[in-house]
Amino acid sequence: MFQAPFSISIFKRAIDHNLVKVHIHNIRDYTHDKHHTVDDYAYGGGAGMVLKPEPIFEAVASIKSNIDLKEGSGTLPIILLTPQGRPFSQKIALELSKYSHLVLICGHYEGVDERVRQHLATNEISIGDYVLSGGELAAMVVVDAVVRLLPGVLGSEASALDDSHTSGLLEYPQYTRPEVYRGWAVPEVLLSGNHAQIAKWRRKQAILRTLECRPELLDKANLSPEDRKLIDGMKEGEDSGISTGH
Ligand code: 4G3
Repeated sequence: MFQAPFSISIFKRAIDHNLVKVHIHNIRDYTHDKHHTVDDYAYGGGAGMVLKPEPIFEAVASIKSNIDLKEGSGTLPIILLTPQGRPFSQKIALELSKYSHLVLICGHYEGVDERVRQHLATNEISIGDYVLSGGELAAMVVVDAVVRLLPGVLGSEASALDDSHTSGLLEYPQYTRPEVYRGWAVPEVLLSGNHAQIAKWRRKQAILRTLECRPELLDKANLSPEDRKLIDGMKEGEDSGISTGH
């Protein structure tokens, strides 16, 4: 399941260039019984199985013993992916990108024994308000968002700091050739070569889109007094052109 995403595109390049290492561990390898049992019935009854604590504690202990945390690199985050976790965000991705090592635990089935959450995990993250059949896809989402922030992973021209959500605004609309496609023309200003005008247009579009699709983001965004004025003008309505067209 982890193989395909990590063997293509930016991941492959990052791994090949030794910018990051990703190790996959199977908790079944940390069991001691003949059937490699990782789950069991829930105390108190109910449908579904619960992941047993022992294989997870033993897997993490083994992984930890193979990590050589450099002095001053602080703690080792042990992150449990669950729907009950702190909502994942670009801010958390940036925080996680500062650590030399991360351990991610993927739960499965109906859940994970509570002692894993209480006594092993240092953080609980949720990638969104929905339930997945396992934590693996959630872990891959977190790893993708973190790895692309590591120095050297993105090409020099594509700065991760330019991204949507780093500024707190949604991204402005982008266009490439052809100049007219099926009668839909690229906005004139982008062809003008006037970089100040282009920057102004993009800023306005980013604000418009955010106001239309994610207004709650504007409260936390880094906005200049000019931006604020622009928004107040848009909110008044009238000739604001408040629709981004979708
Ligand atoms: C633990 C994460 C793990 C408890 C995991 C289910 C969604 C997310 C799982 C549990 C997951 C998420 C596995 N589903 N939103 N499923 O990040 O109830």
